[in-house]
Amino acid sequence: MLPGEVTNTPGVAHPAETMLPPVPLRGGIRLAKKRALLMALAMFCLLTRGTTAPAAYGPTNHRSPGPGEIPVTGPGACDQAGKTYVLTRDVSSEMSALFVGKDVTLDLNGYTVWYAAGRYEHVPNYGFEEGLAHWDVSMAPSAKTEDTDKVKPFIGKKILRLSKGEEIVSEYATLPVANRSYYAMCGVLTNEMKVTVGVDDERGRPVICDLSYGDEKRRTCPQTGNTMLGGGFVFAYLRDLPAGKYRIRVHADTDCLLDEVDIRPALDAGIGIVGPVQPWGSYDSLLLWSPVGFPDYAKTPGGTEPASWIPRVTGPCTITIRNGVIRNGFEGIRSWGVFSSTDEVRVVLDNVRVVTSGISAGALRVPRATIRNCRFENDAPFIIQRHDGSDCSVSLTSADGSEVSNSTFIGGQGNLSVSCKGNVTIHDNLFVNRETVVNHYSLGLGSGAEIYRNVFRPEIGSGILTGGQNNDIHENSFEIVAANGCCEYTDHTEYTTSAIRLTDYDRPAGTGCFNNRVHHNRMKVVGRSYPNYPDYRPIAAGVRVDCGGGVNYVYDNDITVELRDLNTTAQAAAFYVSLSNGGEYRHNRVTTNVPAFWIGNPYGPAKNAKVIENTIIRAGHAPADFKPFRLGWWQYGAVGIEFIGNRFVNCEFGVQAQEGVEIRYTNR
Ligand SMILES: [Ca+2]
Repeated sequence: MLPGEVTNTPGVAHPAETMLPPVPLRGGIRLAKKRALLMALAMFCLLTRGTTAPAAYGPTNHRSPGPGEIPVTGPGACDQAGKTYVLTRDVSSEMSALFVGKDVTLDLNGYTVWYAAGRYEHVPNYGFEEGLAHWDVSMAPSAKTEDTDKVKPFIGKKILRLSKGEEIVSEYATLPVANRSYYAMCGVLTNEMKVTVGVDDERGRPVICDLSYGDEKRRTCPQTGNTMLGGGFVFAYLRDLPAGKYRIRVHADTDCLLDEVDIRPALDAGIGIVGPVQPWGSYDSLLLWSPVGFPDYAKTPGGTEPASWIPRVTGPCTITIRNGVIRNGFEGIRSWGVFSSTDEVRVVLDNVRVVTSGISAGALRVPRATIRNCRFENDAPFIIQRHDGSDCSVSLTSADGSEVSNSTFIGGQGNLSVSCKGNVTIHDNLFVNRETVVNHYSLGLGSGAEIYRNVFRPEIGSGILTGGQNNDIHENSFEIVAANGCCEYTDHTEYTTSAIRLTDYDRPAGTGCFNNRVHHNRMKVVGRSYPNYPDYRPIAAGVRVDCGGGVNYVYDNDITVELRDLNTTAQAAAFYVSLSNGGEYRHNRVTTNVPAFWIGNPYGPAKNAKVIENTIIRAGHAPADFKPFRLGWWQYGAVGIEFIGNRFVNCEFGVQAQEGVEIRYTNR
């Protein structure tokens, strides 16, 4: 790969980018010409406002370091506070590559930082895509591979079924780097299934790893465990091993469906910002939500003090990274392009492309950031456990004061997670999520953010998810298509894909998701069926609301809904409202072939929603019995619903009301 080269991820179209005029804003352009180009770009953005986002990462020409700048020729520490470091060649490390000190500027200068770039190997046929080839199944007489599109999706086309008590053993793979973190990992498809993951050395002896964290000692290999709800990974944590050949064995403690059984380098970073070392890398620690960062770079094993050559960043500071590429050399597990273990840093990421792959691969995980003109390509086919919403491509974990703009996010699981209480802006970005893990929306959001002029065009999955308050979401564009079943929701169940979801899972009034404003957005919502899983019921929605007592305000949005497969288990709605008490839906314009509002639905009952002065336009291909509103489902009712002053085009007021549950509404 050439420095700064941009390639589209296979299978992902980037029409918003191809529509952009080529604007080489960097390198040798005279000011007037630059101004003209900026004017043209501004006009372009104005004309296409709400339909496309400028995505402005661009390659950088190499330059020579200037006076006072420090050249970087290899991996290591950029430790002089306040200095500017400039790469003069590509930098590569088989583990983490560069560690930056306080207030450092790191100019990648058009070069690439490679991390996890050792001569690592996969366990042969780790994903069972070649059936049982390369696996010793002599202790697993019932072992067989099954099809993900018929049984349960996970990774690829094949998964492995084992019966309780059976055990499989891989062929040997070489772990080329000694004394570092590896995870012997096993994908487990539901939380009811339990496995024991072990590793043998090249003489066939079991590897025993015990890790001491201060006074506490834990056995980390072998490791027995379940996943949490939704499936994920159980792993044995390997450290302090010599290089050599190792193999993985998995014992089924229950009947199991398994996939992606491998030994991988873990916990690397392309660019590290080190406060304390966080050594808690074991599976038990993950389930306890203990943080992990740079355990291979502690002064003493299991300690929290960094090695003496690592710059320790303390106190508030700003670290700037610009003009180049960061990418991993091998698909590992739980690794990041840029990672910080201190909460006090702000990262400025300017014109950087980050390319990452692997399980729980992340491009950026830092407390807060200013991100502009960046591009994130993340190939994470699954994550370790789906309840961690911050396990996604770009995660800002304490994000107040952050701004994310003019950047492109490709891949999953989830593009951007922003944990915030206020003072956050996210604008003019393109989000192309590939969500196969539940609730890993394109953008996961806390409170107090302004989100505008972004384009959400998921390849798979949903747009924005928030359980917070006081967000202002406006002038964004969404193109949403109902997703096929995921590992957690496959057979005999509903699963909803939505442009925006406001939810607090029915918490008491004033404690969850309320006072958000969703307005002047454009949404195109397509519902469709997927017949491959028995009675799977895909639902597509524009705005999905399942908040307890919180009142949110949804107004002046323009939504088109098309349910392509009428008379199947597929459903769609512009507004999909449940578990809520109140909420105001005003002055929206909906063109649809199915009821625009479904209030009280398979997710739960609803009450006291106000539906005011909306315009409902019956699409030409709507069925003859079309009604603009639908209330209730066979289990759940809808009461206190107020329809006020709504307008109807090609139809008239009408409610598709569920029989057998309480339905109460007024219309005036
Ligand atoms: Ca597979």
